[in-house]
Amino acid sequence: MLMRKVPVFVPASPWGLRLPQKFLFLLFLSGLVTLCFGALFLLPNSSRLKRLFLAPRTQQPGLEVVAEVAGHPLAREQESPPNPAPAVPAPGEDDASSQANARRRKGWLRRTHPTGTREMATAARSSGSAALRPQEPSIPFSFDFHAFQSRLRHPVLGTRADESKEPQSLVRAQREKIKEMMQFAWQSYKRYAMGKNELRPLTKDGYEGSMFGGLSGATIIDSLDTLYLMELQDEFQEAKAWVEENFHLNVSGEASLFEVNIRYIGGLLSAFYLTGEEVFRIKAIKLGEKLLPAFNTPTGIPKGVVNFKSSSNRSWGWAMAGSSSILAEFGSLHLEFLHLTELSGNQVFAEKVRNIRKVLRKIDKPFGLYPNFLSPVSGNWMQHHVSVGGLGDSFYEYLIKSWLMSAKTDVEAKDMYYEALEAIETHLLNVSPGGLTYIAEWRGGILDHKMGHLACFSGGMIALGAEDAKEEKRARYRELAAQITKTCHESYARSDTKLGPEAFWFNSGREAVATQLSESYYILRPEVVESYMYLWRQTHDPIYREWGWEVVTALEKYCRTEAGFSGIQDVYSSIPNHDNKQQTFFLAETLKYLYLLFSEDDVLSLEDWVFNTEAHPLPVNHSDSPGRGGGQL
Ligand code: DMJ
Repeated sequence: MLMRKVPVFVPASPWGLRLPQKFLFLLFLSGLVTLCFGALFLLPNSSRLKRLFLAPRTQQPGLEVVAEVAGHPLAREQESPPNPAPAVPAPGEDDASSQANARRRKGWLRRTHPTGTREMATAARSSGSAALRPQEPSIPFSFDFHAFQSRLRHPVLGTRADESKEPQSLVRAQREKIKEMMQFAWQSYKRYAMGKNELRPLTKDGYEGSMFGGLSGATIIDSLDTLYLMELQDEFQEAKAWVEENFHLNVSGEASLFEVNIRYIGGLLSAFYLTGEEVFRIKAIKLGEKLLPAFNTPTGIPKGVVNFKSSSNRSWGWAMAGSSSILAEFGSLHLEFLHLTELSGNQVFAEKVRNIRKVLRKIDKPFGLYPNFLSPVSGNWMQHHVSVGGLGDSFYEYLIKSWLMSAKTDVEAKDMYYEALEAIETHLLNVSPGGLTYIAEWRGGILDHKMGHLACFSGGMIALGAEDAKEEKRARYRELAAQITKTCHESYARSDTKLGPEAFWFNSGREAVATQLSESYYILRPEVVESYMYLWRQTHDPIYREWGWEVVTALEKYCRTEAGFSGIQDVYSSIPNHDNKQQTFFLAETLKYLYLLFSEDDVLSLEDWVFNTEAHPLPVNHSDSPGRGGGQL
């Protein structure tokens, strides 16, 4: 017989519960409390309950905090920090997809690919990057600079292959000469105009101009990456110190969206990507936010001018009586704005340029061409003037560079670029009786047989895009790039100074020359040497270095003054009449492209970098993580 064990006596609780029951009850109760407390974290940030129950953090993970960690106190500036990235998933992005993105991102961060030792040395010098990693994974401003560096295919400043083989080579001496020119331009600016936007070398003073809304130091910010590239370390440190201490964003004037973007934002972004110094990233994002009111229009196509004080906007008075936005202006934001999203986590920048793309994609194009004036109110073209020079130029440039910067994933940009180029070839391209190839300007079907100096960047652009064209077009585009560049060289060669005019014509038997004094000036522009640089990288034909050296010689002879470089008023006069302006793009672009022309191909390799339209290098998105801002659409 099975004897049942008689239970020992367990005293009952005051509520009549026995010990095991009591234990189970307590377990249930504690589970419930944990669940309720945990749920508080899932409430939206604004929830009152959340604010009541969770103690506020003493520091929000805004940029100021991040900056202070890096030893860059920003307290002197009375400005609000950039908006952080949304803590909740962006519209259209559910939790599952953001988790998947986070997983992909981690995978991306794990992969390493060491670069050259000089980059490491630079990274070590850089005080900011490592210290600035977010302390918790949910902080939206996570940008891992070392991981970014490790994904570059080449050391930023190259491996200096030629120097080890030929330490005293001619090309090295030429490069050193260009470096000396940069040093001279910088020192002159520093001596007479430090902190002003531009140097006036004849009057030996500074000039602010009216394009930058009260921002100053345009020459400094435009020069940062060139100084870095040329390893002018003391000068770079001077420039950086000025940005840290004196570059104030609490200004209240009217600014050109385009100019502030390409020079200031572009310059700051490049300086950050080259050095990892947080001050550049922070200022770029904050300045980017100041530009956003320009986009407050019915179509989202920005107007050209933004008022920093009132946050209002307007179109340029000269743009169809103030009714139009300019193709080259609103079409040259894409590269910088994607990087602003990449570095801030704030999708607003990418959304703005995605919208511009959408409008342009949808609108009818006369003969496949993009006119230069568009109404930001109706989204219609306001005039049928088409040009690859001024007013149109960098729109085309940013299409092919968007494709390249996205690591060749932005197929829409690629398609738009080749379709536009096809239309340009059909309707604007011409060969003069003397055999010079040029891109004319188009006015509703009538051609102006002229090319602006600005249009001379197109040789480089077409060379850059040739490799990804349809197989049957590649050779054609390579040849076209070479022919256009040759024509632009002719415009230099046919002048007395060997510098090119602002515009040149193909009319009445005269070819590649300006026809009036008002178009005969040269303001230290870069476009021709820019094309030499791309053509050199593509072909290694020594002619491009020869032509580049001609420019160096002419600049020294006609544009160098006692106190800096100056533009000249007439390239056809060998007695120079200086215009008293050392343009910021002379340091940002002209000298940089010349230096690169005499450098090895792996210095700022085109595999890793695209140059914005002010020659500021922005990195190609080598990431395999599609949800990220940089270079992705
Ligand atoms: C630069 O500011 C930029 O290259 C812009 O795209 C056009 N013009 C100047 C230089 O000429």
